[in-house]
Amino acid sequence: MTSTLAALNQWVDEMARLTQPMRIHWCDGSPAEYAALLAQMLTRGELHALNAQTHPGCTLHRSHPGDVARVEHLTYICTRARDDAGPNNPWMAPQEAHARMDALFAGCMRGRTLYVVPYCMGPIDSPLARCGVEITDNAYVVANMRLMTRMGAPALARIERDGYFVRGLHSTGELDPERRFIMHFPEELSIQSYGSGYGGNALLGKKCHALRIASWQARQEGWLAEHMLIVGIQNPQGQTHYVAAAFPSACGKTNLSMLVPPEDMRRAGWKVWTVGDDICWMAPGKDGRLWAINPEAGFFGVAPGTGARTNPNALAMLDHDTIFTNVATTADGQPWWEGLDGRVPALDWQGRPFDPARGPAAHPNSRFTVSARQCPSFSPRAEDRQGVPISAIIFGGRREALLPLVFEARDWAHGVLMGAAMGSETTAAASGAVGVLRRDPMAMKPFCGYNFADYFAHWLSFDQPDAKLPRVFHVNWFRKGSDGRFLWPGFGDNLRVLDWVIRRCEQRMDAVETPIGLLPDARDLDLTGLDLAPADLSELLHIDRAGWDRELTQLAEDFAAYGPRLPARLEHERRRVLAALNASASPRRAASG
Ligand code: OXD
Ligand code: MN
Repeated sequence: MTSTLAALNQWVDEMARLTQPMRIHWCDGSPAEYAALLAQMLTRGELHALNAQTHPGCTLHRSHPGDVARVEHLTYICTRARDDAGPNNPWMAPQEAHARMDALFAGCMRGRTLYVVPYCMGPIDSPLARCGVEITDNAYVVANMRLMTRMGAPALARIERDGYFVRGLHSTGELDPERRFIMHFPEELSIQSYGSGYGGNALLGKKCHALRIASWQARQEGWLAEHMLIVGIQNPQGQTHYVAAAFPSACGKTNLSMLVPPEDMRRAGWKVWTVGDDICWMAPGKDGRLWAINPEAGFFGVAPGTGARTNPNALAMLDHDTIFTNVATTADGQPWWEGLDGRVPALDWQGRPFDPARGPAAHPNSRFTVSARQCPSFSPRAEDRQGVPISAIIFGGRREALLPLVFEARDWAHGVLMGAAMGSETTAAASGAVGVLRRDPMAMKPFCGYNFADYFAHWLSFDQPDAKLPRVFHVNWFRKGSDGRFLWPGFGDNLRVLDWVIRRCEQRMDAVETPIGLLPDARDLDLTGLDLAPADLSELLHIDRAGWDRELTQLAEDFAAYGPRLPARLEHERRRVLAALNASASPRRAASG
């Protein structure tokens, strides 16, 4: 046995001594094992069968009603120095955190099975991929990890080669919110999660490993772990550009990554290829470009709002072999959620007869878990060991006002400022109030495993003389008019904006230079077949100078939280934009390139 596998065995033994399980099961990731797990959960009532004619292989899990989202206030970064976690993270000293967690884990698996889940984040032979092992007492977590990661024997073989693995310990505990913690120990490359079975808290490969721990490792090793989808956009000339886009949770990343072109663009030859919908790991290649992989193997997407107009590709992949969580069901046992179609569900997400007076039938953060291979637009390049080259990075948020439909950064430092300044109205993916504007730099507020000031410096450090960095853009699909109506149709029509982005990347398109960045001339957006009022279009591209002044002044207050650790270059960039805003008269047209 190699020393890595010996270390793994020793750790499993220690955790078993602590948690006292009834039995230990090492997961091999085989189809037979997965089928047995589902069968066992169906027997125990932890999963419910769905209509086998319309949805073969699909099951439904109903969570404890108090355990339906991430819990950011209970999610800690436990570094020796408090400042290394930064003002952006709840912090606890590692010693204290270990003491608390040891007390919670002591004997917590009595009468339960301890599953050992070796997994690989990323294509199994990719130099960008990283492995971990999750210990859990929750069969639903194991089944989800099987869909979301490369799990089992191949991961174990890679762990043996790599010489290390991220250690994740999870227990469902009693699902008591008073006894719930998600602890990260980046200096130890370990995670401990207790008291929740919800995806973002319990599938440790996802947010905990692939974002919080990976972002820490990425900083040390010179790469980026980001909350971004990856999508390939193929133009009518047959060239495919890969775009990485960061949006906060439940802002349509899954929809954008699976976009179906509007009819006229589809006929003209546009195609969209899905590489990933949530997480992107990027590293500079020998050619100076950033190359990206999707560390995940499946999608854990928000169900409500997924419909024939918003995401037909998702609908096509969800009609078989999918685990649904907290959706409603129709009288004939089909999964149902708001935005799917006009049917009336029979049972709500808690399994009660549906009563609209009690709120939506499906929980607003109800989810589907499905293998990425089931997606009709899944990219053949998603399994590429060196990843895909990124042409553009897009930041976006849910902003009713101010932020235009699209604008481009003038250079990398400006792009980093754009990302650092991102804000969005909150959604149901995390517990807490919905619809409140909060600053969410690079959509990483809940996921950056270290001090944001150091994170911004890390981003800025990619600006090297030999680097061929992607262009950086900001989009806003959520702009509303004074009458409360969305001004932009969104969904498939977002390709019209991506078309402009790609033409900018190919240096085939001019832009209008403004103090906040480069905007499209309205005539340069392909709006063929779109019924968009000229007044709405000009509102979507309008720059409200007073509003931007307020935004950048507010940003200074938010930056102040980082003290002297904030990179001077970022503050310099903020002042440059503010000064340009104050000095500017009217916009002028810039040369392409
Ligand atoms: C997610 C999230 O589940 O961001 O992807 O909450
Ligand atoms: Mn996410």
